[in-house]
Amino acid sequence: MSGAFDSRLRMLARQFATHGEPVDWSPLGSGHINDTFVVTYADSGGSSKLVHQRINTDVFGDPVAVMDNIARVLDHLAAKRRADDPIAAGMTSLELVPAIDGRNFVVLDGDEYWRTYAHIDGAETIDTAATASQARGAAAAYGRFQRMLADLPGPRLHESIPGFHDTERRYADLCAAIDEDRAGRAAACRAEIALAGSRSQLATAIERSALPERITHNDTKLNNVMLDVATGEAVCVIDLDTVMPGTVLYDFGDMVRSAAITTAEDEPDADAVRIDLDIFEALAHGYLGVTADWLTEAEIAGLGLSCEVITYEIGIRFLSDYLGGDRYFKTAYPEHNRVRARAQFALLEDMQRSRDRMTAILDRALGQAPDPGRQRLAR
Ligand code: GN1
Ligand code: MG
Repeated sequence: MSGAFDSRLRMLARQFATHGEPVDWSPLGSGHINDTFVVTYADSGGSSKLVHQRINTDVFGDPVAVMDNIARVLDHLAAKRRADDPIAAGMTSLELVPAIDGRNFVVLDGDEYWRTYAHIDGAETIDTAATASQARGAAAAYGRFQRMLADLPGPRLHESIPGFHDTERRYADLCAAIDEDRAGRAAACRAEIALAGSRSQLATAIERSALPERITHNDTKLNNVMLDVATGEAVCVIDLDTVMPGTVLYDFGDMVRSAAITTAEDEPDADAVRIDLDIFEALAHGYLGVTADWLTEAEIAGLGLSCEVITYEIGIRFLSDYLGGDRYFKTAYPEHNRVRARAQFALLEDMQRSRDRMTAILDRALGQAPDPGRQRLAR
C-alpha cells in the first residue's frame, strides 16, 4: 500500500478539510488490519500533522457504520471533557477531520474508504510494557473509556464486526479451516491443532447472558493507548473501529494477553513466552482502581477466566488464518500467523499454570480498590 500512497495523497489532501500542502509522509503504527499514514502539511503559517487511514473493508464490511459509531463515541468523549467530568481528567480523544463535503470519510476509486484524524503530538504507542506504571496507566485508560461510554445517548451502536468476540464461533471457524485446509498446511500444524482442541472448553466458558452488555473497545492491545512521551502517562485510547456492544471481559482479557507477556506477540521461541505477573498486577490495579465500584459481581468473577478465553480466541484466530492462507492479518513472512498462534498458546498454557497466582493478584487489587462493595449494594 505505501508505494501507492503518493498517488492517493493528493486526492486526500483535496477532499479532506486540510490546511496547506502535504510535504512529507510515512507509514504509522503496527496494526494488523488498516493502512495508516502520518502526513505533514505545511503552509506559510507553519506545519501540522494529520493521520490518514484506509479502512480495511474486507474486515469492516460496513465502513459507514464504523464511522457512525466512531463519530458518536468521539462526540461523547469530547462532551465529557468539556463538562470537566473527573473521569476524563488528563485524557484527550481522537479528533476526526471532516471531508469538504461534510462527511467524516472520503471514498477513493469507488471502494477505498479513508478517514482522517488530527495527529496527537507528543504521544507515542508501545508494543510491550517497559514498566509496570505504563501498564497501570493503560489499563486505567481503558477502564475510564468504558465508564465514559456507559451513558452514551442514542440507539445501540452498530456491531462493526458481528460476533467479533464470539469465541464459540471462532472455534467453529477453526474447525472449518482445518477441514477445508485451503493452504495445505493442516498436516504440519498437528501440534497447534491438538492444543486448540484440548482447550476447546474455553470457547464456551464465558456466560454472556450473566453479564451486562456494555460499550467496549474490543481491541485493547497495549499499543492502542497513546502515552505522553514526556511523562509516560496514558493520554488517549485509539483504534476505535471495534468499539461496539460487548462485555468488559473481552477488554480485560485482551489487555492482559497483549500487555502481560514476556515477549513480543510474534515471538518465534514459544518457550520464552510467559505471563508477566508484575505487569498483570499493574493491569489489575489500574483497571479495577477505576472500575471496581461499577462492575457487577459476575463481571468481577469473570476477569481471571477472560484472560485465558481471549488468549485462546486470538490464538485460534491466528491459526485459522494461517490454515486459510493468511487472508486476514497482515503478515511479514509465510509462517508469521503460525508463530503468532504458537505464542498465544504458550501464553495460555502459562496462564493456566499461574491461575492461582493470578486469582490472588486480582483479589488483592479488588481489596485495594475504592469501596466496591457499598456501591454494588446501592445499585
Ligand atoms: C488486530 O490491527 P490491530 O493490531 O489493532 C485485530 C485484533 C487482534 C490483533 C492481534 C479488527 O488488531 O482483534 O487482537 O490484531 N483487529 C481486528 O494483534 O481483527
Ligand atoms: Mg490497533
